Amino acid sequence: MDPASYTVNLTVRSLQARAVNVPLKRPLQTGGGLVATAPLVLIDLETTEGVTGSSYVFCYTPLALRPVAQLLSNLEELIRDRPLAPQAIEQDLQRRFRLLGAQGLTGIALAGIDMAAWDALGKACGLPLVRLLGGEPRPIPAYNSCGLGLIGPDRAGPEARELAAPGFSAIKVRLGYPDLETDLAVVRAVREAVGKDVLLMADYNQCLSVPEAIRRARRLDAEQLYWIEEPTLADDYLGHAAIRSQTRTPIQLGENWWGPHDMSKSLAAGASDFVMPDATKIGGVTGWLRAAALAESNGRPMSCHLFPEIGAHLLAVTPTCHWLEYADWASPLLRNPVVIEGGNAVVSETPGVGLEWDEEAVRRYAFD
Ligand code: SMN
Ligand code: MG
Repeated sequence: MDPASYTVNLTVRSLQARAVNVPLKRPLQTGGGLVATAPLVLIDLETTEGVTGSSYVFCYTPLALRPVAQLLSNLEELIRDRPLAPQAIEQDLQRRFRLLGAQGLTGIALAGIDMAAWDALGKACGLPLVRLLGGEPRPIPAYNSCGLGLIGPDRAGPEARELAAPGFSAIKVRLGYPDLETDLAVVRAVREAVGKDVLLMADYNQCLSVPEAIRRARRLDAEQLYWIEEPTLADDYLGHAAIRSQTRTPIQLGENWWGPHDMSKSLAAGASDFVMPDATKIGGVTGWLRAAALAESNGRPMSCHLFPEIGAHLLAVTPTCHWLEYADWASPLLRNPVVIEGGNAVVSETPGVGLEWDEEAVRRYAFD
């Protein structure tokens, strides 16, 4: 075969960023604040060759939607007419933002570009992301995270049953009620509702002090939780290590690491048993691959935070693949939302990540 016929050379032509605000079926009250809607920026990276790479980023609050969309639009001039090479673009943009810092909204915008660039590359190669990265699709164990906010013991049982019903073998409950007794009552109500065979993760969303976290984690040790997530401030790695040393339940951490360097420091401090980077905050596909290498060399099971669409591809090439967090928040915008079969996420075989916007829904939820 003529090499030219299978060489993929793409050039960035333009970047489109659109803000949408999608209502949630079950608004999520967490110990770290309320998530009432899914504020997303949809990114389309067009190439001169006609291939468009797509991604979305989750902005946590609608207050950040316009700034992130604006920042992405401003970034277009830094990548326009550039060869579409995600790792090279990442190095370039990191250098460009050395002085400002590539965390926060800037980090979110850069990761959005990275994920869209990898998507374009996959499409141009005719390969789903998992195969582009050298892996192969396989079922990825998923836990249902689409509910069980701080709704109290009376509502928690029935909602837990709803979440487990589609065949999930694991679900996650948010904790951080004003008192430990309510935390315990909720965990027991959920356990009673779903039985002992469904794994139960618990997330404090950073709301406890270190001594209070130790006190609660020790009492929760009797409840067979699968992990306790972010019991104290996310960047307090020593605090997490102290909590971890006082409890038998594994500690989970990672959704607030800004890039693999944060993860590296957290691992060095012995902050957690398990790790769960967020595809956006860790730096897109490029950041994830570096994080996966760290997890492997430190012997840490690695889960994803939100973004199940890209998370399924990424976990399939993660040597210490653990759990996919299933949140269906982007589903109303997608023509082909993530499929869960028998409690496992199915990795899309569509070239790239497999995101296809439902343009009518995008118009309906436009934030302008
Ligand atoms: C979470 C984080 C951000 C938005 C909603 C929920 C939570 C999780 O920490 O891990 O699911
Ligand atoms: Mg969490």
